[in-house]
Amino acid sequence: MAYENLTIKTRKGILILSINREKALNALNIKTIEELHHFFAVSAPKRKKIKGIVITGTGAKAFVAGADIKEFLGMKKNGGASFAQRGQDVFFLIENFPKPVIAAVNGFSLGAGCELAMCCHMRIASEKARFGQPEVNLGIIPGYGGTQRLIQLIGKGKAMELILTGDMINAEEAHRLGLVNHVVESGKEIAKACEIIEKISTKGPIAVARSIECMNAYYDKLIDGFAFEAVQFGEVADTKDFQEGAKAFINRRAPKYIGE
Ligand code: CO8
Repeated sequence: MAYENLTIKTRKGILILSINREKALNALNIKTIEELHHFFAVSAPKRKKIKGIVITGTGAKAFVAGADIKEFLGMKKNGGASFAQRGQDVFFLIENFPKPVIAAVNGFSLGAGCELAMCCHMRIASEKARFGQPEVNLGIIPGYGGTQRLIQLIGKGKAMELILTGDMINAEEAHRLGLVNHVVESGKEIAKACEIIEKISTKGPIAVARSIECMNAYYDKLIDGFAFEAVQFGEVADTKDFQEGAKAFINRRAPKYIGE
């Protein structure tokens, strides 16, 4: 599928996915949500050899400035609920992707943009990045998981403040709150994300995938995370990589993982 609003480049085995609607500050319209869905449901899973994915925004000004507000005109109950659900489904695909997905936040990360960054496994912010959930300014609420993931990342009190006031915060404050992992000089956010993915790519790929699953299970109210972790440990123990890790340690050599 050719994408209109996404550009994808490969850098040393890492996919750099850019939301590409610069004139609208990369706002996520319905078409972009559908393209992201196709990318994470169909395209990316086929690319078995990739080390991970970096998501960023085109241009120097915005990561993603929200959902496309122009598409809200005339929206009613059923349409609103189904659009929100569709976006949430896409963001769950990203959150559960078995390889690291890191947001390189280059500018405004607002509303759906902050929600997109939050469903990634980590966030690297440029010093120019700005974060917020300004939906209440528009008389609406976050719809792509913001009320849930912001609490997970920064706690209820601060999440309440940000969502109820609609205030924007800078990269330093986002870092202080735990919303972002690192703040870097503007223009270095993709490189920093790649550096982390590169490091993760030297680890056991099955262990990485299962660790992501276990950590996400913590937030699944239907799963006992400890029991889930024990089962996953057993699954990992059954792999060749499990033996390889132990043998490499004992023989004082670097492990060679094969993903089996
Ligand atoms: N949607 C559509 N167009 C946008 C958006 C957006 N979210 N943000 C910016 N644009 C457009 C502007 O309309 C403008 O276009 P044009 O030149 O054609 O008029 C262009 O981008 C540049 O924007 P500005 O001129 O406003 O640039 P400024 O530097 O003056 O301001 C801001 C930058 C502060 C980022 C400002 O653009 C802004 O406040 N944008 C809106 C931010 C916002 O409210 N985001 C939240 C949207 S709601 C949401 O995300 C809900 C998610 C859940 C939805 C679930 C169901 C669908």
